[in-house]
Amino acid sequence: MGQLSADAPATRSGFVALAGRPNVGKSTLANAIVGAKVAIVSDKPQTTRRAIRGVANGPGWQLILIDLPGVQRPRDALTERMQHRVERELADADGCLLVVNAQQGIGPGDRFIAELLRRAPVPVTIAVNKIDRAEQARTAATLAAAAELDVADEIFPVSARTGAGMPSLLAHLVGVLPHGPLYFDAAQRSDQSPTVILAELVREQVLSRTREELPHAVEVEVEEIDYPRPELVRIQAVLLTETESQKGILIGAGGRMIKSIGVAARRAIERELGTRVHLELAVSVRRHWRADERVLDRLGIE
Ligand SMILES: Nc1nc2c(ncn2[C@@H]2O[C@H](COP(=O)(O)OP(=O)(O)OP(=O)(O)O)[C@@H](O)[C@H]2O)c(=O)[nH]1
Ligand SMILES: [Mg+2]
Repeated sequence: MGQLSADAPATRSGFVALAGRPNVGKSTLANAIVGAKVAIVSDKPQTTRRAIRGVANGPGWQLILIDLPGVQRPRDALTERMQHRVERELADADGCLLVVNAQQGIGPGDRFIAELLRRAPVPVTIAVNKIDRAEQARTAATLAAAAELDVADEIFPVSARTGAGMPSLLAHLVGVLPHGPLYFDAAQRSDQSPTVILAELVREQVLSRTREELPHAVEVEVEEIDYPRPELVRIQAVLLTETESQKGILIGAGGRMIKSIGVAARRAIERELGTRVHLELAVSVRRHWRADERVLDRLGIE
């Protein structure tokens, strides 16, 4: 990736992979740099399940951020695929951004990832994120502990939420890019298919309304998109769960839960598409879908 091609203009371009524990704010940071919602975000760990390329453009550069699942111990076929994907993407990128949490400091999980990165043949930068949440002394301690990891060329205190520190981080990341061609059209923001983008917007609403095991047990599949009228998109999606009781929770008393997910997801999709949306949701039990390689293939989790 990122080689100089003979006929390309003198452009800095390349791929920076985001590594970090679940929930440290990788997707929030990717969205902030791209300036668009390319990845869904939630307060539950293990929100991101796919490698998502988000594209940021500037004068003379194109930075492609690869948002990745949080690094964790695999428990089933789903999380195994997620971790393999992380390792493949880290090995192929031009650079890596390790994201840690300013308030929580550096723990065993961060040290484990730092060891992985030490073996990857790419320059590493660290973002100490969520500084808006941490006392100044706490942030200073995390910055010092991040330096002790001894893997990164540079360390930046940032808040992906407020934007604090982000311009310096971005300038640095652009600086580590090799010269190369533009990999994406200027108008393109992500490499995800329309069906996955829409399914993820629905899943984001599920994540914000569920807890414990349920957020991990739900996947969303968009089955049909059509245009009954030019200004109206009709989307049919299925929420997959693993058990009848999870299905019951998602539907909720008198159908209230699924209704609330549907209304919020429809609004989010309308915002993204800029058109009216008719969203039809169904809930279906698919036992052990997280262990089913064929289902994971079909969902594009690879
Ligand atoms: N206060 C604060 N919250 C943040 C910041 N960045 C992210 N968050 C919150 O942290 C939570 C996790 O954010 P995500 O971006 O989904 O985290 P992630 O690292 O992509 O998580 P996984 O996909 O599960 O690995 C969400 O509730 C975000 O709103 C920040 O700079 N400040
Ligand atoms: Mg994420």
